[in-house]
Amino acid sequence: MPHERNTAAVVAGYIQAAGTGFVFAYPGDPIIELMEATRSAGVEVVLGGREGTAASMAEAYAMATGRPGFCLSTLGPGSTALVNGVAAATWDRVPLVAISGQIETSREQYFTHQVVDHKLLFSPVAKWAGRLEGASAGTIMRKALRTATAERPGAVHLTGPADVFTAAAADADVVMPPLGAAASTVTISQAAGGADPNTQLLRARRPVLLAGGGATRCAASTALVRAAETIGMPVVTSPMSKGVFPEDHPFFAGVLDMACHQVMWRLLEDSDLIVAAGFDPVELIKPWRLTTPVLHVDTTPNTDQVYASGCEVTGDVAAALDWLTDSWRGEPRWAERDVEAHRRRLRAAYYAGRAEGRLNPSEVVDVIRAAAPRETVATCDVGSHKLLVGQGWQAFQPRSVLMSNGLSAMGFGLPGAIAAQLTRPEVPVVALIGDGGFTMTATELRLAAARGLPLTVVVFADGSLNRIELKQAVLGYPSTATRLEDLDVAGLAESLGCDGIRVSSAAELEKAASSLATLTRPLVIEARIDTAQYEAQF
Ligand SMILES: Cc1ncc(C[n+]2csc(CCOP(=O)(O)OP(=O)(O)O)c2C)c(N)n1
Ligand SMILES: [Mg+2]
Repeated sequence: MPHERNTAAVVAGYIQAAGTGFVFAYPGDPIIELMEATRSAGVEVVLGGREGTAASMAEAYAMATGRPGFCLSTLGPGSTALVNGVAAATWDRVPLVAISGQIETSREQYFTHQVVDHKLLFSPVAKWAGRLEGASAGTIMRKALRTATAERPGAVHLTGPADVFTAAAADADVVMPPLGAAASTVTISQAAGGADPNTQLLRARRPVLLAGGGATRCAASTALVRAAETIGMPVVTSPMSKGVFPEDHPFFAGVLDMACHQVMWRLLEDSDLIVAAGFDPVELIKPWRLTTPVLHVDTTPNTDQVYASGCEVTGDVAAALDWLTDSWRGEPRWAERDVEAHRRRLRAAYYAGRAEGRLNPSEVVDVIRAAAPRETVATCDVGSHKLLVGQGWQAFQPRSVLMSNGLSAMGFGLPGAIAAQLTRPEVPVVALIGDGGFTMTATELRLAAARGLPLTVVVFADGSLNRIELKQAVLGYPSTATRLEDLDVAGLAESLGCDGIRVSSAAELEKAASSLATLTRPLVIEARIDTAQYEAQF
């Protein structure tokens, strides 16, 4: 039994106090004490199939809940296997605390077997790579939580030598720091001679609101709707912030840098002011070539300088938008019918290139969306399918579409869906993933089945790492290492304790998806798609 106030208990106390219900782990000797302390604190320790998927689960947990995610690994091979997950959280701006065990302190400086220098390993991919000490365990946990959650959020990695976890903690009282996104005060910074934000907005005739992750983290949905309706501005969202503005709203204007990117960039190009509200350039796939003026509204100053902005409104994104809306003295700028005309262009581009009589990827998105209740949480993976899902899956709530679009790491969709379903048992969860990403993570279906999770996994089966194969084709190269061996996805799912079904038409898919909201165990749909649409569009 761990000592009540040893370091492991203090760490677990902070995990529990941060409101984190699940910790995702792959074990090894040095974290046994920490896992036991975490369990004793009432936090469930979930075993992932490997460290990478455990980290994806922790990331998805944080995306779905807004609370920090935690993942645990052992030393050496466990920690090196965690690197991608830590990097994903940092680039995706998701608060994550990853803790790896380490050899006991007395051998840390010289021993070689399995001993990797975690500070060096994690420093380039984490906001902070620290080390637990018994004498300051509480302070280090506060620093880890505050660093991970402070704007812009990201990952912190902590090393815990085996003897530190059992050592008495001097700093044992749990005192939680605030874990929110930003202060509600709003600060204006203006370049000399520039116009103030209200004047800039008033001068604009065709302003467009571009919302991103900062808007989601500041829970700015209501403020976005008010600004859109009062000022008369179409709202574009980034892929990772899908749902922060309801996609059935008359002012919804699409998702940037997914499918139909030309239509989307044209909208921004034709506007005369872009109000970038919590938009994070980490999500840009295309360079920012616009000369349209930008009003930067975010939790942090415009330190990226991917776009130029002579004026910055920093602070809570919702408070900043409310301030702009409350100060508005003009007439609404856009009419709903003009935004509708843009959406018609978007839809035409989205459905382009379909193959008659085949199962097209946009049909998969449409059929599954129609079968899934409004409040469904969707995850997706990385590849050609993401581009269509990102644009075509209608989202109505913030944090209802979870994806990696900062690091854009394959292998997130399935473990992400498992974590989302564990966290939100009351809503249907759907994973929309490629066959490449499925192959990377398929054995996690066993966890989903063992838990009886009612999630739906839709595999866009094209026998290809399509996103890369397409680029080879453009260069006139043969498909090298981008074709996947034929895989019986449905059969594999069955063998892992799930229901599996293969479909190759929209009608078959509709039938397979009809039970989506009433599942009692995971359903894996192998959607044998035709890639003509990808070839036509990407
Ligand atoms: C971990 C990782 N490895 C490689 C890549 C590069 N990559 C991006 S998309 C892609 C192909 C994905 O294939 P699949 O999952 O089948 O999706 P599809 O493109 O076929 O829809 C690859 C290899 C990546 N983003 N992440
Ligand atoms: Mg594929």
